[in-house]
Amino acid sequence: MKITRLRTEIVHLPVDPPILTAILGSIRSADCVLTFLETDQGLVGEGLVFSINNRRLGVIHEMIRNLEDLVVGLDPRAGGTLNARAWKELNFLGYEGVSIVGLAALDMALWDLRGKAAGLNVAHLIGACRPAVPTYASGGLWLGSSIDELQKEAAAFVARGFRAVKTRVGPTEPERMVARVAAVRAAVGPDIAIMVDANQQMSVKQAIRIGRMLEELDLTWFEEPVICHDHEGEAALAAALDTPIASGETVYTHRGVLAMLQANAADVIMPDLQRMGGPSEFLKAGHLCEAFHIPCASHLFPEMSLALLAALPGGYYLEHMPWFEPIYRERIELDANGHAIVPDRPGWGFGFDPAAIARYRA
Ligand code: SMN
Ligand code: MG
Repeated sequence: MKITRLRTEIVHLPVDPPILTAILGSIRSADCVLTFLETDQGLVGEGLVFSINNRRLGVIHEMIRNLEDLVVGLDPRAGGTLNARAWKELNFLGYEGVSIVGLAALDMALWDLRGKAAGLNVAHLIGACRPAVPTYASGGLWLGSSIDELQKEAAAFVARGFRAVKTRVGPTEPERMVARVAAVRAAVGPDIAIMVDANQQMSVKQAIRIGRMLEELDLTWFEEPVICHDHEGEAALAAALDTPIASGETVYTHRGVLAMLQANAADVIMPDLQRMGGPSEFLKAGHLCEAFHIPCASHLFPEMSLALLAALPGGYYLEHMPWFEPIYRERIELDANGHAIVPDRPGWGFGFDPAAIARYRA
């Protein structure tokens, strides 16, 4: 089998109503480049990368298109050669940012293709460790919600079957932040896991102070309290608090994760499939986490990260973010424990819906 062509589509998915975040301000859309690797046997592999509010999506698209020669003519069974070649080709541009996002889009589609060629879900192709993965509802409990809305949204997630929810805290008085998280705890009771994401907006001192105030709320993790490149600060925070510190969504490739692990920067690492450079690097990062006895969660891209977390011995929580749902034919399903079920369908097990592409196309 040979890859004959790279096809791309740009789609604009509305985030409606817009949400308010501490780091990116208002989020109105998730704009995606969809990648399709076509083969001479009719099988097609699919991948997806994105930017928020359509920022610099054209640059990402051009980067992906520019890497076409790395995959055309490739036998998907020799998919590892993509990364081997990419490390040489991308050396000049560097191993962070748009070059890695471009690689991610191709590597995602390549893994989908390999699963489809084998007739196996990617989790089973690698070797699954579990049939379902713990997951948390992440598409809600934003900064713009009132306390009353926070409580209603949290209760609605639990009613849908989620056993874990994530809320955000943003720049405001510590007492107000803690009161908002306490309201979520009051709404869901003691048995639901709660994560809190600060999106890098605190100093180390502030984060230690607020982290101490949050301890009694029994959080599953306190995410990205400080700026993403301050691994020393993250390590000081992780050492000072009992609540686990989660971080890692903003670093690139397994090398970014390795630097965090070596710095003891987090108790939970949550690689982002796009910033890792695709599944090959995500898995490498996950294995490094296991070597350091650190659980590996995921950031965004639930339709693909599900298979990868299922296949990592140290796989932890899947972030369930619904932003990309409108473009997929299938939806993630939860079991009775609120875990995301690994589908038996080949490849990612989640494929793009042509009618949805037509609806959301640029
Ligand atoms: C997040 C991700 C993407 C946009 C805004 C906020 C957040 C998360 O950090 O972890 O979901
Ligand atoms: Mg986050």
